[in-house]
Amino acid sequence: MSRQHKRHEFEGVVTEARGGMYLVERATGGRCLCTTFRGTKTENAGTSLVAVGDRVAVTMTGGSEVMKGVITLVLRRRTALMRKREVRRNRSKEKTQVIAANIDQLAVAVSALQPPLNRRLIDRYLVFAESEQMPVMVIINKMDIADRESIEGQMAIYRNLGYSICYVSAEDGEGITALRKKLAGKVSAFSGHSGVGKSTLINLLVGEEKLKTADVSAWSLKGMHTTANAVMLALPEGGYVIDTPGIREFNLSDITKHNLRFYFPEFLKPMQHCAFSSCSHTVEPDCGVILAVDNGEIDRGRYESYLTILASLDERA
Ligand SMILES: Nc1nc2c(ncn2[C@@H]2O[C@H](COP(=O)(O)OP(=O)(O)OP(=O)(O)O)[C@@H](O)[C@H]2O)c(=O)[nH]1
Ligand SMILES: [Mg+2]
Ligand SMILES: [Zn+2]
Repeated sequence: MSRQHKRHEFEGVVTEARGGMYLVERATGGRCLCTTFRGTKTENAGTSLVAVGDRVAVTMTGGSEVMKGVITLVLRRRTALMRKREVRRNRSKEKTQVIAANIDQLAVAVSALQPPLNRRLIDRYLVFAESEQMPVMVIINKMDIADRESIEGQMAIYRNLGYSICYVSAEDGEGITALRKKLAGKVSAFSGHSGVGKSTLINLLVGEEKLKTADVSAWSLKGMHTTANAVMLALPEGGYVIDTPGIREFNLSDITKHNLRFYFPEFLKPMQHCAFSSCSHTVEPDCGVILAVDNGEIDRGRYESYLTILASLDERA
């Protein structure tokens, strides 16, 4: 489409999405509260119509205190953090839900304790990042209440695989300077379980209490889910962070039981020794991956994650 806009039209970025309303910020400054309509066009078929981070074309419709408008077009996404919609809660027809759009990197947020470190979930996010070739980092928060040696021991495997890991505490500020450096100048989406401290960390990073966070120790309350919608905030160092609601489970969108094995980087070499080229590394004889697990070259926990994810894909196939 033509980028020659009339005066009441502009292009901007969606910084907040809430109940069918979208806050759109224009590059030249100013915000506009927008809705979509039947005629809203998209260059991203089959997924969420609008997500935080989307670049959109808006036609302004007026407004006195707050500018109002309608989104006429959602531009093609460069990248997206997306997951399969949970079928039972799926009110719309879309198969994949976009959590955040046009991000430069995914920041997987976990906590060292309360809730306990969850390696299975980290592996799911890493598989997603590998499949999308999306830069990814793992942020381990609440180091102030954790046993450092134990946590670093559990995470050594990821460091050895070359993944970027940040050990931080929003409580005492540990590791925040290093984290800032990794976020500067980029658009990063924070995602993870509820209660790990995503919003607390982002408040600290943006230097203002912009986001609602849970009361102390509220993590143990079931279904806490303090953050209800995604929000994009500017960092003082340049770049943006996107806070997202805590997820119960991260359902991989485009992964199949056939291509999953390519997204565990440490499988690629041992896999060359599998007797069958289509080896699923589960029951086949002369499997290079199983051999590498047995002799310690592949971490057993990672292999177990592979099996768990594979089984979850089977059920949905
Ligand atoms: N001890 C400790 N507690 C923390 C730290 N960071 C956050 N918390 C606490 O963890 C709880 C959850 O924090 P939130 O920031 O609301 O967590 P969230 O990940 O945004 O959760 P959802 O919005 O539900 O997804 C709050 O009680 C915070 O005070 C930390 O570094 N150390
Ligand atoms: Mg939150
Ligand atoms: Zn094999």
